[in-house]
Amino acid sequence: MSVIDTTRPPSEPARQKWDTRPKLLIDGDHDLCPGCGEPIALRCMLEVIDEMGLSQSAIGAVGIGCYTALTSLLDTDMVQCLHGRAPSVATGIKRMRPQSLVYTMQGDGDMVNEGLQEIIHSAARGESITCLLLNNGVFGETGGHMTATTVIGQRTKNTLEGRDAAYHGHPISMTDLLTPLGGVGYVARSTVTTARDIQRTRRYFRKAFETQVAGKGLSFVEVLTMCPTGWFLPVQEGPSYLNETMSPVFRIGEFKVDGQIFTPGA
Ligand SMILES: Cc1ncc(C[n+]2csc(CCOP(=O)(O)OP(=O)(O)O)c2C)c(N)n1
Ligand code: SF4
Ligand SMILES: [Mg+2]
Repeated sequence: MSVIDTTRPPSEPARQKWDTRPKLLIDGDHDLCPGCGEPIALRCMLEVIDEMGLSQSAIGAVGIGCYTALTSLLDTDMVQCLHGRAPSVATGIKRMRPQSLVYTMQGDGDMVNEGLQEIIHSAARGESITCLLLNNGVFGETGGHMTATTVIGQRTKNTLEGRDAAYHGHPISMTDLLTPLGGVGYVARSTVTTARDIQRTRRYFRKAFETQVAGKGLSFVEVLTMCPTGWFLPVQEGPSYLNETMSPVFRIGEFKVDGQIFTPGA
């Protein structure tokens, strides 16, 4: 075990937060809540775009949700879309600029409630874009009501008793909807609750972007993210609540790679 010598000054200065800031992040500070998972997922994506040397060609089509507040901090070209419409906007961008790396950024309320047909049709057409779903099972920005992905029993600020299938219906799984579609090349789901999961998220982003660069169809990455505010939970309970509530329903892993279908954990 290495022992730190505390009798003399350190030979190197302490690392500052700026030292680890991804190149494509303009500022290290943001206004999202403590414990929010969305900034972690977006950081993973930025790091991968930079590592792949694609920062000059990347264009984001961004939906509306808490993550929208982060876009002024991201140093890639970006188009702000109407609620739910990002995949259609991304379609137009990619068709006009086929050499660009075009990605969408949407929440569950934006993609699965407001704009479900946009992502489904873009996927079925096999648009060469990469779609990111930040799934926290709640309309975070507008106050914490449940969305189409809230799992049975999951509580939100406006429905503290949790989702009741008999009254509220059942959640929609985007990986289940997208995986069978012929136009889709890559489908994966991850989380950002542990360092291992964060590394997995980065790996999935890379494979999704590689799918786009290779022209192998639409690529889709869903990231389950903590929303302690919308779940009305203490910040530190966010990751365990996600792992106990959402992860058993929304399985983690790769569902489709190079057009071949897999069952994670099987
Ligand atoms: C057409 C339209 N309907 C409703 C809204 C209000 N609105 C803004 S953000 C939002 C919630 C977005 O939730 P989600 O996509 O899950 O993102 P989160 O805030 O959870 O990150 C809603 C309903 C809007 N801006 N435009
Ligand atoms: S309300 Fe939820 S999704 Fe929005 S910033 Fe706060 S923790 Fe994040
Ligand atoms: Mg949400």
